[in-house]
Amino acid sequence: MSQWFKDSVVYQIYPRSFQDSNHDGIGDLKGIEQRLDYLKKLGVDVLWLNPIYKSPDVDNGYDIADYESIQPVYGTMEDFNSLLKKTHERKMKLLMDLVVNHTSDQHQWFQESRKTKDNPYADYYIWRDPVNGHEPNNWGSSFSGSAWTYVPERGQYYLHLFAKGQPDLNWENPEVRQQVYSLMRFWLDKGVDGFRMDVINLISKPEGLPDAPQQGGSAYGDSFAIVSDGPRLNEFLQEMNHEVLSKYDIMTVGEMPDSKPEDAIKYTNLDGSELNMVFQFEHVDLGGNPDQRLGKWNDQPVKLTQLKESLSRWEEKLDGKAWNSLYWNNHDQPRTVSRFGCDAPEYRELSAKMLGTTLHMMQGTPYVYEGEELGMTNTHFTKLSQYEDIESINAYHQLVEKEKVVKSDKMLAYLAARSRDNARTPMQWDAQENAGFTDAAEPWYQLNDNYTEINAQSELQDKNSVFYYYQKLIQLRHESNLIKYGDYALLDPEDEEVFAYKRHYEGETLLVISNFTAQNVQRDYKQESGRLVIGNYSNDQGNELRPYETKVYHFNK
Ligand code: TEU
Ligand code: CA
Repeated sequence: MSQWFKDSVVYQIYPRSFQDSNHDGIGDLKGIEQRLDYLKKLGVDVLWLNPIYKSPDVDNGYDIADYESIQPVYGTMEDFNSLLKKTHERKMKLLMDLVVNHTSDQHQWFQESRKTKDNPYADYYIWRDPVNGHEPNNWGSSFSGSAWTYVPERGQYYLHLFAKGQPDLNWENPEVRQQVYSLMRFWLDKGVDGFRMDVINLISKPEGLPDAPQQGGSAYGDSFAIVSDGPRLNEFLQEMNHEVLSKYDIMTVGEMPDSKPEDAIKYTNLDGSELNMVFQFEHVDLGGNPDQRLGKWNDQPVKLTQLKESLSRWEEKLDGKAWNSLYWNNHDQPRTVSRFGCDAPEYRELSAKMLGTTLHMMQGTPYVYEGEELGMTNTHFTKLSQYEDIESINAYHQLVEKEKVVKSDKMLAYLAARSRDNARTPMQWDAQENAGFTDAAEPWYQLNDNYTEINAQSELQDKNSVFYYYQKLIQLRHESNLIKYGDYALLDPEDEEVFAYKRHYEGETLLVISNFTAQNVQRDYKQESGRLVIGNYSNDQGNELRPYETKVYHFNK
């Protein structure tokens, strides 16, 4: 099994918001093709596309109605074939997003399954009889409310850990598994280079579907807590590997909410017998609300010591045993420069470069989310009408209006800080109307109005831009086995202002120092004998660390 995933940097494209090519205000495949040279210039090796299959878009494509199709608004299968070819011509690879924990309720399988208890698809989903006239257990949906919906034609409830329009597939049914393996082969036989696997650690449900813990007065049980890392997950992933993955030279990354390093080692060992790596959520789940009924909805900053402890534990525990995915951003997370850095004008670029350095110098495969390389920021929305994501809108109505556990103005502050919508505004290409994303009058979603200052065109003309800084980070990784394969050791775990760590490999040492504050601080890491490899200030002031200053030193010992 070749391990090219270890040497790669991945760029995540949210197709809807990346580039429109046919004047309808919605990103599409031809638009991505137009931007391949920009991505090549950045230096990334692999592109990951969020779902582009036929979908009613209840959850922006994570509700798939036909796995072997292209959503018409994104283009045709010919457009996809052309994009894949042009990507390969540029020596880049392309991952698809595999969403097989659930389908859309508009999928033909579900349309049949819901009709009766004895049709060929009856057992493709998770149906249960009412218990005392109610839902079969206390599980909550990730998008608020119960995880069960009643269908009178069957006289039963079906499970949906996400929206009603996203019924969970029944992975206990071998026919379902074979259908999944077949659709995977469809894409791999076209030459696709692997998959990001959506919530793949939820596919094995616990025996008997028992009630989940109901934290701190929550209205529903925490279904992820009881479903993630289920009893047959290892068996299913090994079967998937045996039947499909092992037959192709590909890369796989499993999205695993609630996973721990021990899980990652179990599901992504280095022998390639299951997946290559996981997206874990510990660091991005930090800073949840102390009132557990509110879950992630909060607007308080995360303590640096907690962030250091979490990222370091994953680095240390996986070294030599599994492989980390390294990310700050994706389509489900707020923009990192606003969350862990500072998006005020005087510190935005400095902190974006500092965050990029802190992550990219670690062991693992880095993922750059569209716009992160520009230092794009949160949108700072103030009204509910500005949100479009089902998770955001449902959470507001459930927590403010139904459960009345938070006031409207506080919840709007929480949405502004943590909503997925922050990541879904269109890519900012230039300072023209709609930032060059579309020449249609109305883009599908409003732009962040700072595109006049933050956009690719202006950054490509500024050698000190965040873009060229990310280009350098990526180049450094490509050129250095120390960065790619070195071990990891955190320095000064208790330091609440500076994140410093060392990497060692074959007699060489890397020292990475990042000031996470807007203050000048003094720190002495005895770095005089080192060679400065990269930094976000034009000079090096030794032990004085300026606001959001980051520096990387190399030592030949
Ligand atoms: O996300 C999995 C997931 O757990 C998300 O609900 C995420 O944890 C949460 O939104 C963080 O606030 C995957 C996809 O990435 C997401 O876009 C989908 O909505 C979800 O699965 C269902 O397919
Ligand atoms: Ca379009």
